[in-house]
Amino acid sequence: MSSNLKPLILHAHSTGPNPYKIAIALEALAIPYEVKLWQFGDGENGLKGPRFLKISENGRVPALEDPNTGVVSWESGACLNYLLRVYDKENKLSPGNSEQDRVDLDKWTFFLVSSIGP
Ligand SMILES: N[C@@H](CCC(=O)N[C@@H](CS)C(=O)NCC(=O)O)C(=O)O
Repeated sequence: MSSNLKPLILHAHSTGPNPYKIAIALEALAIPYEVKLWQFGDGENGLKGPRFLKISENGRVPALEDPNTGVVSWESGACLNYLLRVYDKENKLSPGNSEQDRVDLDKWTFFLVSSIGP
């Protein structure tokens, strides 16, 4: 991955499992990133507070900001799909060309986002 990339910002919580899914993809694709930790609740640094709600109106992590493209995403599946579309040029995590390859990616992605973590 190009070293000219500005680090992406992964919004996370210290105990929440979902942001790890995005961190794993970022690591696998060697994309530089920084982690910004938030707290539960609606305080100044809270996921339901006004500062975080400007980043993710869903008030949950993960959220992912990409200063290279200006794109902001949230929901694990949307963050993962974004990373694959924009950064997986060598098809490290993306599917091959067959329909079975695409279904294999979909089934494991849906399993990941629906069955592991809240
Ligand atoms: N379906 C969402 C779930 C996100 C989620 O529930 N994240 C938890 C942390 S792992 C959270 O932010 N909880 C805070 C809250 O619900 O107030 C995803 O996959 O991104």
